[in-house]
Amino acid sequence: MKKRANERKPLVNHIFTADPSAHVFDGKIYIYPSHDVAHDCPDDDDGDQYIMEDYHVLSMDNLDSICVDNGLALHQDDIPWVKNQMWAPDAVEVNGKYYLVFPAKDHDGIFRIGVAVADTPVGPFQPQADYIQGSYSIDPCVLKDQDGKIYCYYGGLWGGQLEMWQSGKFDPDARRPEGDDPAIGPMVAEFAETMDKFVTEPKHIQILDENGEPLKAGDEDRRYFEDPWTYKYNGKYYFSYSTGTTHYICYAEGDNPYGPFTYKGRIMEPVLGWTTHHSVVCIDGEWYLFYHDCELSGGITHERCVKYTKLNISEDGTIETIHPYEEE
Ligand code: FUB
Repeated sequence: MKKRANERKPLVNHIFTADPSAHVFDGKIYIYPSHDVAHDCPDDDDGDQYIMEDYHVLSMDNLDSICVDNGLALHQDDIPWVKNQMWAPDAVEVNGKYYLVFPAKDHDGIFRIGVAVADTPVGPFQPQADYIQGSYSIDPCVLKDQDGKIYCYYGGLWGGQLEMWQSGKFDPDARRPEGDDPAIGPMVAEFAETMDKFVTEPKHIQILDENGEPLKAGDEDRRYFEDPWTYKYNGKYYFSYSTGTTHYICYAEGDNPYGPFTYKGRIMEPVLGWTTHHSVVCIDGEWYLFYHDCELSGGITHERCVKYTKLNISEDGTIETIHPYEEE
């Protein structure tokens, strides 16, 4: 099928954007990205180069129309519990209100997950006074299921601090699992309808191999690193994510929102830049991947740009792997 004119191209180029969570609300496409800040400081493994301070919501009338920046939606200075690093957000509509769900570091330097609310998909969003109790780490994504339950998936290794919670308490010196150790799974908890608390204890999700065994920490081509996303397809739950160090976007299939999920394959090969981050969304009956790379900055890891491309999913849920720079 012919590519659309703006497919695999930066959707906006006046600001740097990353980590796009795309949704269709009332027939219009809304993209909730991080807003990268340009600077010359060096990169490190803790992601200190990602010093984002605010969120802008992008929108498109359809996949061929221009992408509009709707301006400042939420700034870190307006959130009492936040110190810095407003990383990858998501959004959900519940009872006619729009909730922005985002990670940021608190005043102790610990990543937590917060929520802000607005009457429209583009904000401005009013933050809740405190972070969600019991939340930690990064990259929240939200699945509103057909039965009305609202699930929050989250977690990221290294700079995302997920390893530091293995004992149930924050331990900045916790050992990183490796080799044959079981991989650390992403987390899932259920939000209250009021979106101000979790109503279940956060649980680890298991991702299994083809033999039903949990993936190992050393299986870096397949184990979870960060960037969770969930969607439903033909009645099944799909969990997709980034492998971080090996830069793939992979997916796994399950029968239950709590998992376990069985590894199925790769959605996308590596992009230009270290991080890869995505969302999967159905628009007018067809499936699309929203993602980022560093094309706009010529490869600077913290100056990224969001893009989209078509996804080919077969009846049984298998996804054709995307090679982001190859012509179809
Ligand atoms: O944008 C900051 C971090 O980079 C995100 O939280 C990760 O998923 C990676 O994209």
